Amino acid sequence: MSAPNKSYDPVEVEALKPEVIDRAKDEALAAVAAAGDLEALREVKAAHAGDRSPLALANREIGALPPHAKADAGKRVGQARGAVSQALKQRQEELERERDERVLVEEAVDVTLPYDRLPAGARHPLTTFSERVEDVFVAMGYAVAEGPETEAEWFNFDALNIGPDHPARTMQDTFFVRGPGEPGDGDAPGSAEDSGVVLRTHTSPVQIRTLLDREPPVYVICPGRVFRTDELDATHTPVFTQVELLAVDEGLTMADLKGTLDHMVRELFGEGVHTRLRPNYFPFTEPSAEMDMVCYRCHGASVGDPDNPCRTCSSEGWIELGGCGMVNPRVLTACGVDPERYSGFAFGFGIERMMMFRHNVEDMRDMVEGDVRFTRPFGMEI
Ligand code: FA5
Repeated sequence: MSAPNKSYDPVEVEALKPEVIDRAKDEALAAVAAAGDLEALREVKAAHAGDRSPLALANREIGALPPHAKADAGKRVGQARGAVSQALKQRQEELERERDERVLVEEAVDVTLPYDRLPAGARHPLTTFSERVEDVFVAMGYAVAEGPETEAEWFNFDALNIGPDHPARTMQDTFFVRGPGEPGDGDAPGSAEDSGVVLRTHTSPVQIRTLLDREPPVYVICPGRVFRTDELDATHTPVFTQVELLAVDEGLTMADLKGTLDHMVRELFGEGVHTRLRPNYFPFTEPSAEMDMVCYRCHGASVGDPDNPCRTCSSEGWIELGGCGMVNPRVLTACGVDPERYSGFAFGFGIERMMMFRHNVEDMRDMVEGDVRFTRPFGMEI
């Protein structure tokens, strides 16, 4: 700032010359009018009304003027700054109005749009159904047991009294697994059949693992995936789900097995449903049986009544569930359990087959191909 000077004339001071003030004002007003948005206006404000703007600098010069010159210069600079400040205020209001209108359009929410376009995922009905079976037994005090899907032949066959010549051991039914450097791998001699490792063909090896792990009394339910070299068709899949049950205790009889089966089908299919046993053969149970349940839809009423056919049981009145029996004493012995003291029962069935008749699914392929059009009607159970 210049020092007070009696001979000081504002017209002579460059920054206070009327044409300089007018030019600074005109430039400021033009810049304000040209500011296209609030950000640009902020910059214009700093440049033309800020501390280092020409008009602010001119204003500082006034203090150094002699008293008689101050009023005139002050009025001129004050009017110019007032005009700029007024223009800034107006433009600010205009730009804010424009912004608010734009935001209202751009950020408008159409409350009529559906809010749930992305449906929540859900677990596969095979999973939820096999858990429902588990729940029936967990409620009775059974524990859930699991075993590996890649299994030693000994657990899958030998310990279950399935001898080396049993048809189930042939390549026809069983996926044999070979590891690197093992027989059948690349140039190594022999075939995968010699590897001693298979993809388990049923959940029954979990019986063996459980009996080797725990002392009787044993009450376990074992759900799991199993593998067979079956072609994929309407009633078979090479990968399917089984649920196995094993009970070993003192004094267990076929009556306990039958009572347990009846309880299970009642819980899963409703009151009035019961089971029957038909003689069968499994190497690991003796005696063995095929278990059927009375049709939960027609309760047998469709049998011999052509006017009331039943699609669920094909009017046969009974539905085949799976295999069962009393644990063969040879299996107990193989696991170090005294067959003189303990007896046991076991059963196993396929979840896919059970789902087929429970939900009238005509083709098993629909269950395993992963098309959500199949799973959606089962709901969003998670
Ligand atoms: C067994 O696997 C015995 N381990 C069951 C058992 C356990 C008997 C304990 C006695 C004591 P099976 O081979 O019958 O049995 O098979 C049982 C069920 O698996 C069949 O009833 C059927 O529902 C289902 N199943 C068999 N093969 C297939 C397949 N390829 N696709 C879908 N389900 C199948």
